[in-house]
Amino acid sequence: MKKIVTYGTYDLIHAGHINLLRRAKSMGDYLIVGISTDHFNKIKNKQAYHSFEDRKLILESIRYVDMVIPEDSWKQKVNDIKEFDIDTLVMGDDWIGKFDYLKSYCNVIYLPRTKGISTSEIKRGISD
Ligand code: C2G
Repeated sequence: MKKIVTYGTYDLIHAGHINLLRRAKSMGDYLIVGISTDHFNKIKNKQAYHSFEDRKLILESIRYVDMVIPEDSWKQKVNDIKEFDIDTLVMGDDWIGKFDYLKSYCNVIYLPRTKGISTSEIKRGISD
């Protein structure tokens, strides 16, 4: 079984997230998503609208996602890759190069982001 992992905050789920998850899943048989905890979002300086529990519940209901784990630290990816026997880490290309250090543990692929949509743009659009 070819296992894929990806990580993110996944707040206010939108088509850009779904496009990423769909493409990531198409690269293997099983997709694990590390979803940022509220604590880790503080470290990333991100304020999610939905709680970790709600973001986890929403992600678990997406057809491409097979398992959701908490992402609580920048350092956990190596352990996750080993623990879950990950074949490929997939991230949007806004992260290009940032996870190349993991190439000695698994394949690392950066996919083009979906243009014109982001959680922050959604928040701005609603508040205008
Ligand atoms: N994404 C995308 N297209 C968009 C918006 C997001 O492809 N229009 C991708 C991002 O590149 C990322 C994933 O969707 O791979 C989740 O995006 P975020 O929830 O913004 O996650 P981020 O804050 O980038 O956290 O350790 C990695 C971090 O946790 C990633």
